[in-house]
Amino acid sequence: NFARDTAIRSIRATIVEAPTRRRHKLSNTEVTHQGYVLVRVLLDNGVTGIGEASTLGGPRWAEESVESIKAAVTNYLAPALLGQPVLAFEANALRMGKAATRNFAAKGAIESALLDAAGKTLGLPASALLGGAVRQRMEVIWALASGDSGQELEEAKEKLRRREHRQFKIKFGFNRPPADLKRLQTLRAGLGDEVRLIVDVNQGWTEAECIRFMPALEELDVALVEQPVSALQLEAMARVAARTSIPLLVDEAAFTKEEIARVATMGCGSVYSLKLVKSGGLFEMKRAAAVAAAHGLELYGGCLLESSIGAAAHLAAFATLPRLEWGSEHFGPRILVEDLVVNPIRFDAFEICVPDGPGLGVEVDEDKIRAFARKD
Ligand code: MUC
Ligand code: MG
Repeated sequence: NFARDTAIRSIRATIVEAPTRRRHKLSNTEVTHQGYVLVRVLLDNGVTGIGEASTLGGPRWAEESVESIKAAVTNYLAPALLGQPVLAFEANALRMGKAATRNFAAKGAIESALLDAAGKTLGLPASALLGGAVRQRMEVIWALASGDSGQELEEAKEKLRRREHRQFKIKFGFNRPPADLKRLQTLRAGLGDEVRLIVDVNQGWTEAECIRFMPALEELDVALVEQPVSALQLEAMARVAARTSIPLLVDEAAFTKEEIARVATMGCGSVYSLKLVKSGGLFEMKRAAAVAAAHGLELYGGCLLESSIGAAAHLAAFATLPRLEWGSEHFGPRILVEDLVVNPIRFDAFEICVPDGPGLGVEVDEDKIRAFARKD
């Protein structure tokens, strides 16, 4: 009996803090270590699966922290799933929904681990369980976020030289706007007109600042502006979108399908950033993509600086989407001093490759996990 043999026997959560190659700054936080919760699922057939919840600088980017994610997994979500068949993905998601509202990163990590274990049991990549891949690789964006334009220019040139990235997302909002604009001018002048530049303000500007400074971003041929104003100020975001010739990328303003429908209907932006931390599961992230696309939004494969574990989960779902106009920004595996797997995701010719092994297609590096696990 397949369902019984593959019942979920245990779910464990471990907090990991992995150092980054350089300081990564956002409007409201900065990190030198990435905080993850690794979720390990054990099935009755002895197969294990791994999933990852990512955070950025504690409960700052979203409301979940590594501590809250671990508590939600251990105390509420795992008990709801023990003994359930691993392949009952939708039923298991409903059970998690009953056990806890939101807590999306926690739920996303568990579902990723279930897909990994199911895929490893069946000898199939997770993308096969998500409907089947329509692409094996996609263009991958790199983020410039040290705040030092000289360093950022060198970093971008190195990425271009190595043919790893030719599209760059510049993090804004930790300086006053004129200082960030100077950074951007330096980068545009140094990188030339051919390179695609995206700006992520992470909610850092007021509507008035957008009115003042978006024309300068237009001058510098910025391709996308991500979440310029507060996630709560949907009307302001819609007015900004209407004034500018640059498409706005909706990030923090929409987590759920209902929120996506609302921001799209209000005209808050014309591209949507897909993330597990917002959807709470890979199947739900696919539905988020469908809702966004049905409202005319283009799709962008977002990240929260995941290691190869979390990136592999996102890529499994991104691989199955009929359209993914902006590719992906899963540079996380390369921002870590040391990745958490023995077979890191491959980057090649400006693209990131979807792992094709069973499950998520990555093997955890137990020594690294031990070294980076929080000791408490
Ligand atoms: C975000 O807001 O997009 C993703 C890349 C990055 O630099 O920050 C994150 C989160
Ligand atoms: Mg963003």
